[in-house]
Amino acid sequence: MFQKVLIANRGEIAVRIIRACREVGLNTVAVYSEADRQALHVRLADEAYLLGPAPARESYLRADKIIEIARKSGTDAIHPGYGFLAEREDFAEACQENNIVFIGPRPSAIAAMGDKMTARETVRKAGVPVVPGTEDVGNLSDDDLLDIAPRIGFPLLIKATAGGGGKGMREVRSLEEMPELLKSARREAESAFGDGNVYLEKLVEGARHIEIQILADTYGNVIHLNERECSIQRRHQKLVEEAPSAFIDEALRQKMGEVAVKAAQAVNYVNAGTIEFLVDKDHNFYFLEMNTRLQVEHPITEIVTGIDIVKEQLRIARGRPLQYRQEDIKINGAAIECRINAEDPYNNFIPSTGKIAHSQIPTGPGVRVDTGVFPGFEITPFYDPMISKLIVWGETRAQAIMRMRRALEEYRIVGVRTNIPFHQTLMDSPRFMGGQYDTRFVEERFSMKEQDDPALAEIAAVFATLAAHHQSQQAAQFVQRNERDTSNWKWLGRWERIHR
Ligand code: MV4
Repeated sequence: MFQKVLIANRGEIAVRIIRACREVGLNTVAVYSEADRQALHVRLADEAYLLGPAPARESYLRADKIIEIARKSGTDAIHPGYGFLAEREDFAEACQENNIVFIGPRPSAIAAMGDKMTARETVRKAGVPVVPGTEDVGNLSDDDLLDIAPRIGFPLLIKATAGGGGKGMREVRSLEEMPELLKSARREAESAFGDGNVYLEKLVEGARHIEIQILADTYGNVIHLNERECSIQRRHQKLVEEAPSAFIDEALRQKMGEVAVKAAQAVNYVNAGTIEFLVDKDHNFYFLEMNTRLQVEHPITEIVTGIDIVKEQLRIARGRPLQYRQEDIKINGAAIECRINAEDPYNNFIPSTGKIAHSQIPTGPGVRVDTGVFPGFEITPFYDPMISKLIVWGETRAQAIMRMRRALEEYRIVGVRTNIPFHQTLMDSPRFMGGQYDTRFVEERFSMKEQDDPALAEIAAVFATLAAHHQSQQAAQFVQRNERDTSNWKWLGRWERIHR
C-alpha cells in the first residue's frame, strides 16, 4: 500500500497522473526542471521539488535525484509516465531496492520487451505471430545474416535489437546492397543505444500500425481493452490515433486481443501495457513490439471503454485485482485524438518555440483536452513539442470526425505555430474519412498544398450531411463506393482541402 505518489515526468502526462491520484485520495509529489518552474504539474501537485537544469539528462533523467527526492519526501510510489525513465529497467529496479512501488511492470518484463530480439523470440515461442525473419537470440554476425537473408527473401528489414522507433532500421532490396546497409545500421544502433546488434525481418509493405491496450494485475489476470489505430504518423511520430480502427472487424479484433494477452502473459506482465502489431492489406497481423508503459494515446481507449487506465494502474500497483473481466469490456462509439504540436506543418514540421500569448481551448460535448501548458507558458526546445492532446468522442466514427473538425476550428493558440492546420486538412481528407490509409499516408500521399477539386468537395459535403444525420454507415460506404466506382479518387494522392 502507498499513500504518496511521485510523478517522474512533466507536461500533460504529469498533470493526467496527478488528477487520477487526487481523485482517489493519494498525495502527489511533482519534480521539475529549471525550465518548468511555472509548469502546471508543479502547481497542481501537493509538493514539488527542483531536479536541476532544463536539459532532460540533468533533470527528468536523473534517476538518482528522483529516488533521493522520493526518500526525503516520504514518497512510497513512483509513476514514470511515458518517455524519460518509463522503460528503464534499472530505474524500476532502483525503486524496488528503495522500497518504493514502481507503478508499472516488473524490471524483468521491461528488460524482456526492451530487447526487441528477445521480445520477438519470447512471444513467438508463446504462439504469437511474428513477421518471418531471424529466429535466434544473441549476436548474429554479418556472415550469419547474409546467409539467412535469401531464405527470408527480399525486400527485408534490418532492425536494431536495442531499437524501437525506427532507429537503426534499414530496408534491404537485394543481397548485393546488404553488407553496406548492415554496416550503417550497426553504426547507427551503436551510437544511439550503445549496442550494434541487429536482426532481420521480412518487410511488410503498406501495413497499418494497430496496437492493443493490456491491463494485468499481480494475480495473473490479463485483459485487453481492444485496439487503437495509429497509422497516421510521420517519421515515427504519431499524429492521430483512433479507437476503434475502421479496418478491424469484430472477429479480427477478438483474435488480436487474445494474441495480445498471450504476448503479455509470456513475460508475466503486470500493470498497463501495449502490444503493437503490423496489420497488412489482407488482415494478417504480426507482433512488432510491446510498450511497457502508459502511452500518450491512452485516452481514446478510456473514452470508448469508460475505463480510467491511470486509476487502474494505481489499483494494480496497490495489489488490488482487476475490477473488470474480459466480457465486461465493451466499445461505445468512436474516439479520435489529435496531437497538437508546436511545429510548423507548412515548413516541414520544424519545431516552433516561444511564449504562448493566448489560447482558446475547445470544450463542449464529447471533447477532452489534456494539456500541461497555458497562456504565459514558454515552449522551449528542451522537451518534445507536444503541447496538448485534443480528444473527441462520437456515437460513430463519422460523428467523431465532424466533432473533431468543430473542435479544431474553435482551437486558438497564439505565440507558437502549431500543427492544427495539418489536422484540419487531414479531417477534410476523403481518404481519412473513408479510413483508407496506412503508415505511409502522411509521408507519401498527403500534402498541405491547396487544390480545388469540386468532385472532392462534393464527396466531403455528402459525408458531412450523412454524418450529421447519424447515418455513419452510409457515410463510410459512400466514401468507399466512390473509390471503386468513380474516377474522383485519382485526386487522392494530392492535397485535398475542401472549400466550404
Ligand atoms: C516493420 C515494418 C514493416 N515490416 N517491420 C517502425 C518502427 C518499429 N517500431 C517497427 N517499424 C516497422 N517495422 C516489418 N517487418 C514497418 C515499420 C514501420 C512502421 C511501423 C509502425 C508505425 C509506423 C511505421 C512507419 C514506417 C515503418
